[in-house]
Amino acid sequence: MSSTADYTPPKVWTWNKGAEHRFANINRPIAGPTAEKELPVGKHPFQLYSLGTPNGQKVTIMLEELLALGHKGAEYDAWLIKIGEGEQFGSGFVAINPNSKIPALLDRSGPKPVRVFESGAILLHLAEKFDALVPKIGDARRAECLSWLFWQMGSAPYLGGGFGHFYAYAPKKIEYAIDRFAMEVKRQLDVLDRRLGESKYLTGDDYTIADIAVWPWYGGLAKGLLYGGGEFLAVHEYKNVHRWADEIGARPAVKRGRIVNRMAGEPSQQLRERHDASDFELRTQDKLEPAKG
Ligand SMILES: N[C@@H](CCC(=O)N[C@@H](CS)C(=O)NCC(=O)O)C(=O)O
Repeated sequence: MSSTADYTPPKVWTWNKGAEHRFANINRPIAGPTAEKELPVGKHPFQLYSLGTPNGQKVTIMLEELLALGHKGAEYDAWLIKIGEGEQFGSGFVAINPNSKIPALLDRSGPKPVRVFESGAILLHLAEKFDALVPKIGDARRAECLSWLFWQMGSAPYLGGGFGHFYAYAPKKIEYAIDRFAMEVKRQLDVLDRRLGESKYLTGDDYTIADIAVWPWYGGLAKGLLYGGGEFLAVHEYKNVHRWADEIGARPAVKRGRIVNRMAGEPSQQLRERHDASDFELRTQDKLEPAKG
């Protein structure tokens, strides 16, 4: 095993503001806003402040699924929050999410705006509001659905903050960290593969918010789209996850939702802000900036 003995933790940790790594300019050990900054507000009942990462995609896929089901009340404005530039620390954003992370939702459909943060809470809020994509209270399938939803919320930090961080982003490759998180992520893929070997979707026969939460992370991972770690993790082994990932990826609402608030990839696959259904045709980055596209 390679040595990491070049670092001895001091008695008390201190913040190295001069650190030079990918997230050095945004990571900090304190909460709260750093600057006064109002958020824009559009005309629709739901105002989403987000970015097209896997956590952000969950919500835009959910909103597109609700619209596809005919819930016109699920119309939304999706505003871009550039986390690389620290926009999650603006006062307006922090007022909606005191945890300063995307996605954050303002539900303006009732008499008073309601803030919702944490992607799992947002999915459940929307599912309950429209009585869609979650089994009803009293239906035993609801417990299965919520179990997989909360499984995702608890598991993905091992994938993103653990494996992804140490495999792709850390300035040094630390064998202990990569080994620990690769082991856990492969175990998680096996958990999913076994479940999807016995049922079509995570909850059972029906597509639910559990699939919407898990797909952007583990579907993306299985298709080799996250952290360049597909070959390393031998993701081709998880055949049932592949079958499920392909099926969900082919849904029109998923194809739309996954490109909202995206700032990377093919220009035609980036709809940086979404304010109208026609934006998918008219306002993707290849249309807005054809010369650069
Ligand atoms: N548990 C949260 C995680 C959200 C999260 O980690 N968001 C990341 C982007 S994917 C973020 O905003 N990072 C900015 C930061 O850490 O400052 C959720 O599911 O909503």
